[in-house]
Amino acid sequence: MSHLADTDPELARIIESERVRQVTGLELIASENLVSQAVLEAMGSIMTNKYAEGYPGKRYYGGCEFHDQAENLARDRVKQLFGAEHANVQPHSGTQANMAIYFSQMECGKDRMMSMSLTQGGHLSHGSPVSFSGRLYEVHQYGVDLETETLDYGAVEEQARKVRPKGIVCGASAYPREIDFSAFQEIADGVDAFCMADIAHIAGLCAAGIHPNPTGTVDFITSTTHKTLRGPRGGFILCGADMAQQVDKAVFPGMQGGPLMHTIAAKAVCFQEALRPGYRDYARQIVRNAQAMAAVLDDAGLRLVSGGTDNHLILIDLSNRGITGLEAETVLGRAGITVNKNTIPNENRSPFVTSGLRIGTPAVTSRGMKEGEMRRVGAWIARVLADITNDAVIREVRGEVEAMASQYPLHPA
Ligand code: DSN
Repeated sequence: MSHLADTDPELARIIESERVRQVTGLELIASENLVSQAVLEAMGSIMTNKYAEGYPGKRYYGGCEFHDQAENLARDRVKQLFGAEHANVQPHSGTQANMAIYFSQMECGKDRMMSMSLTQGGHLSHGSPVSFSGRLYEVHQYGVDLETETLDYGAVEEQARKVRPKGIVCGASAYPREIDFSAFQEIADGVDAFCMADIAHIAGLCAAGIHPNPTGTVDFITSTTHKTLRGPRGGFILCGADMAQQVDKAVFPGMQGGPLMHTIAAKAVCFQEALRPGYRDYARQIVRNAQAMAAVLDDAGLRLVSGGTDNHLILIDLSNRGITGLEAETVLGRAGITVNKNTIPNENRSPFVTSGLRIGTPAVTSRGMKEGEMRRVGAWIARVLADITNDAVIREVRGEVEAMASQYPLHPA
């Protein structure tokens, strides 16, 4: 970073402060991760210098021969990783990957879709009224069964028969349990709808076979690359060869211009890393770590939504503790533990306050932490939340967090 320090010391200082924050703290935001040095190098490379509108072999600019090679590498690797027939690695984000499927399959202002409600675990881009998706389509949302706090496939099917949607979206950003993709596709088939699985959160687990992989089961898969998959921030789409042209046209020229080729190069690196045998151990450890921490939180009397976790995240219902998600997020932040407030099923507070807290283990697992460390982290969280006004405890936990975190590298090997 020596050039940056010379030319823009102000920004260099900001980045250095962020580096120290990441090294000395514990990143437990379920949608975040830490990339390898190799991913960072590709991301920060001269691949950013080029326009490459179009696709490999069919660009609108000259000089794209190496960009074709990089994009083909990314496409081939992600197809191999998930066993897919076709991949588009150009979406700038998961939301844009979702948008491409909607635009390729549904008519704006006319078609109906079904998806999981945001407050019960879904995502903004799945039809929230404040997102383009909720403004352009007639959206009908399903949630979880309020007793079990898990998906009720019978209820989704019944709703689909009534709504007769053009498309059914499954996948979530705050759902700690396994998702039955075959059940969703069957429900969609029954009403002649397409089924799209947004696997952004669990992509790394699906790639490693720790969570069922929806490839070959659902019509379309969308994802980000930067969550459990541990790559640069970005999106991608997988589908059958028969849908390739429609999907590619929807991404470019339909909704994006020039692809971010430095990001696509970094996606290629991420996919190669996920294809290595050690990645499966990493993905398995993410889940073991979440389950180890969940057990400690549960023992400490914190109520876990759905009773536990099958994946990388834990959702805590704080409503019986008399504190909000916002208060918990703030106090844990002071203790060096970064988490996010989150709505829970049966939520009665605003999304800026919430009654829940979402905790995830992908980033700390990337640093090499295992069940023993997770039990310590769970105990620290429980201790801070037991009395959020106790400054002495917050200071003490912060010291212990910093001492432990500083022993683990920021970049996965
Ligand atoms: N905002 C992301 C999350 O935190 O789950 C999803 O896009």
